[in-house]
Amino acid sequence: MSDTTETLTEVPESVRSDAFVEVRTDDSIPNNVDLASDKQLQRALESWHPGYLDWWKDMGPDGFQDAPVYLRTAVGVDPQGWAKFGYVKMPEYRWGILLAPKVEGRTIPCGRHKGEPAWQEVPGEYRSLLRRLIVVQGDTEPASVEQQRFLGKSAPSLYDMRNLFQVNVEEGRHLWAMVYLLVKYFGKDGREEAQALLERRSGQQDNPRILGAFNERTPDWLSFFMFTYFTDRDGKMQLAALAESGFDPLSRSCRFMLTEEAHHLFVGETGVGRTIEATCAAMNKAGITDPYDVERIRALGVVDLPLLQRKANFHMSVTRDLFGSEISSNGAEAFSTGLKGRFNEAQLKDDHQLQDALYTVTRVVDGKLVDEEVPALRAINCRLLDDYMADCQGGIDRWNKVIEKAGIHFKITQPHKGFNRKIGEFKGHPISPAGELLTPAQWAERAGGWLPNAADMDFINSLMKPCTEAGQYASWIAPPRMGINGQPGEFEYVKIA
Ligand code: BYC
Repeated sequence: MSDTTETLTEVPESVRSDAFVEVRTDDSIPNNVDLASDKQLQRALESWHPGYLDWWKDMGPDGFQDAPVYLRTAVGVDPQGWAKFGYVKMPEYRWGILLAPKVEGRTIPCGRHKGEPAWQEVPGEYRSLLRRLIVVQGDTEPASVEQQRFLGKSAPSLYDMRNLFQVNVEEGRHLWAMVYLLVKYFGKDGREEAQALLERRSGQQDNPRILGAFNERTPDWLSFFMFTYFTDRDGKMQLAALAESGFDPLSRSCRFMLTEEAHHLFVGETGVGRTIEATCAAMNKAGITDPYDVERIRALGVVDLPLLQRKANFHMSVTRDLFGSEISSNGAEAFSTGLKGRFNEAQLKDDHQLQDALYTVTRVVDGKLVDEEVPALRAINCRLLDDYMADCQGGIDRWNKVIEKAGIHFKITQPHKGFNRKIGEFKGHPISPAGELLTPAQWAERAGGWLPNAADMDFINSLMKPCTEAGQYASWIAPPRMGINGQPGEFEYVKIA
């Protein structure tokens, strides 16, 4: 488990650049896009800003708007020293527009325009598809802030509370990144979309967020850590695919967003890891070796490992739905037009056009799961999902090492790709974590053992008591190995009035 929060490793090598671009931090909107020289754009963004702040105050972290929080703020985009740390009240956070440096001579990496100069303006024939991709990406950012808005009140420590707020303000900045693209490049309809991003609400019946997982509740800290490990990882994969876009401003925006995303994944991985650590330590101390001795384990004030598995199953399955249908003409179009690449496009050794290529997709045919070769172009979403599942495994292996080191016989695993799916090939087919096709009756009988059940949720809720003394941690989570930005254990990350 990496102990550094500032890593660039999530940025695909093909789109990294070391060039330095000055950030104007004293402008009303910090930026490195020379906003001052485009008065019309500046005015449009300045008129969006108050609505954004109203949204933040209404839907951002509840109860902590006046608390000084030890946050990092992006002040540059060069790999060394792009952020500074200090106490900030969240509504005063300097959200800005930051694009990764331009890669001179960059060409469109994939699809039918491969090799042509990357677009600096919107390609007219693909305008609506491009706008849709940017809107969908943008919509997830405020959605996650809305989902997490009540978590501050049950934080297991000030350290964790600060990490939650850091993630929240950066999702806010990611919204700014997409709004900049909409307002600058899409005229009136872009401004309307930017406004609509402030109006949809996670989980609201009549005006919900666009994608399913962003309308689910994030009711507790285990959900938050699972979300930041599994769902933010969809963010990583999608941003990496959009970083390969032939539309250069989108590529540059996503490249810098990936830099920030690394910390969100770190929060998720270490959050689950520290939960496991606390459980294993408590079990060992009490002499409990059987991970299924749930009642005794819960009595210790820690989370049993089978429950963690059920939580992980839920978050993995709803996040897999975010990749869209495995076989998708939208996915094919996004790739062929060159608007969205694959993960690590430049490193892939093929023609980057996929006209005759095939890809294996698991499908349900005549009541059986079968692997079928389909045109690779139509399976772009499936491929990104497969890459995502492979990427998830790293942290899971590290969690399992913690369990193994404690001498406990239990392994967190990824359920079958078709488990609990609502979108794509497996929709409407109940499938067990082991990959057996079930009848609806079998599913109804067994699902409570695979997904968090009512008793699980009650137990988790009983643990969600705030722990707000500097340097103290709730019983169910171990302290981190290191403080943020090298701060000591007793550091007061959030000053609560
Ligand atoms: N829920 O051909 P299909 C992140 C819709 S996360 C509801 O199957 P397509 C973050 C789809 O929109 C990354 N609807 O799939 C993480 C389409 O509707 P329309 C977010 C869904 O279009 C944590 C229809 O079904 N970024 O950044 O190839 C915290 C048929 O679509 C769902 C992106 O996703 C669903 N799960 O692919 C904060 C990248 N899935 O258009 C942030 C941009 C599909 O017919 N988006 N539908 O009305 C895309 O690339 C694509 O829109 C998708 C869907 C991959 C999402």
